[in-house]
Amino acid sequence: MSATQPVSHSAALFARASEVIPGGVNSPVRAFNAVGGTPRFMVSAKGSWLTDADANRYVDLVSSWGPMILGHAHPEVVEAVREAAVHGLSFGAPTEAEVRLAEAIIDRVEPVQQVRLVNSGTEATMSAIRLARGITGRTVVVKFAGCYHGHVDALLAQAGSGVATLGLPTSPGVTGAQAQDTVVLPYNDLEAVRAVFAERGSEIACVITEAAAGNMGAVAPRPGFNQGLRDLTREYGALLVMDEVMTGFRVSPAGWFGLDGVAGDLYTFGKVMSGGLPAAAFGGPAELMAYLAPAGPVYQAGTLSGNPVAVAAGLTTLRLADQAVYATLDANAARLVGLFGDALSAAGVPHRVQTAGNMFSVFFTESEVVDYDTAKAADTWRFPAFFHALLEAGVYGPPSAFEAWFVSAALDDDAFAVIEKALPDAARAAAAAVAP
Ligand code: KE4
Repeated sequence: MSATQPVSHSAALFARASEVIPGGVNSPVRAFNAVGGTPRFMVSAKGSWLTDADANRYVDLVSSWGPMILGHAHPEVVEAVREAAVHGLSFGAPTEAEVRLAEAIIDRVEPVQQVRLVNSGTEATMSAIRLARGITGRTVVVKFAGCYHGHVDALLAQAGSGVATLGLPTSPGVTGAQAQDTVVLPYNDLEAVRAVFAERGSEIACVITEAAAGNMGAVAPRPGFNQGLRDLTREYGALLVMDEVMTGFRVSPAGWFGLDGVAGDLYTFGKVMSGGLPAAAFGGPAELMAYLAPAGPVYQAGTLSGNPVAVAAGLTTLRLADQAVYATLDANAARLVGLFGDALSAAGVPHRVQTAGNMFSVFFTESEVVDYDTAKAADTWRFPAFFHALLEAGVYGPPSAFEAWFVSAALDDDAFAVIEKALPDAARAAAAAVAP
């Protein structure tokens, strides 16, 4: 990797994209706004390697934000997609493959007896909340600051002035009415949850939480936090929505549920179960899912839901994700956590490399990060220098301090050699960064 990468093609593509796509990207984080510089336009990927439009190669530690646990362009996944595609891209009618994907999910996640396939994690969480409100007849939704569940209007909310007060929109276009039934609490703060239930328990339809948080950086639930949510929701007749879009089928064969055994009422899934194509799902006990149209009154629909090509990618990914793959994911993550920590310690920069299963993040602080406030209190201004030093050395990390890093089972010796070579300079760049 050269000291300074050529980026002229990415730069030209970014300029061209910015004329026809807002911000030049189809999802904001890709624009590099949090770290600056030129977003890399990718042209291909194979295994743990990405290649950009300027022929720069990178070890991929984003894995398309989670889906690519087997690595990119796995031959069996590609073949399954090809085989599905030649038999038709979309029928608008049920297929056996959708049934098999539903069965594969249900076989892995014990509390889930039925699933509905959708096209994105946002659709999954939006639908799960509607279902929770439809089942309970209640309106209030409790979420946690720093947890992201997709761009659902009701969840683009921030805490109001008081703990139990109505949420306020975080985005123009989200009306007060859409956010007002959302209570936003500090993550990992069971007392705050207890207080809200004591005050408004009869109004709360559900609590939605990332089973383990990855969208403020990797922040695991404190011991007892998820169980506490389980106990409080059950006590007050609210539903617990475990958002496993990110953790599902990544941190274990049964996601975070496979690690802590705390059963939610409803689950949302995405990413890994799609094999990188647009597929996601929400599910739960049959008695709850029976409220969903056409079985029940809660409406939900989708032209491309259960798309046969996306389903083929998901089914094959789940089939190939055996115990050896999960052991490799865990081992690769543990190895990277050690390498990152050693390099940052050697550079003398205050840091914590925190994990949530085999997801991890670098926080430039020595204080434990337990929620969004403590994540924001870290020296996030060090992150861009760290990110770009790695990028220039051929390591592609998430372009934001508030994201998780995602390993794949395809990380090979060459990949680790590039990472090990890149880390000392990146750590020194973080150490040399100057606060704004
Ligand atoms: P999508 O609508 O982006 O498929 O999924 C939304 C979603 C729901 N729940 C959780 C826990 C998620 O992490 C996500 C999406 N994750 C982000 C990564 N921070 C996707 C990357 C992006 O927005 O481009």
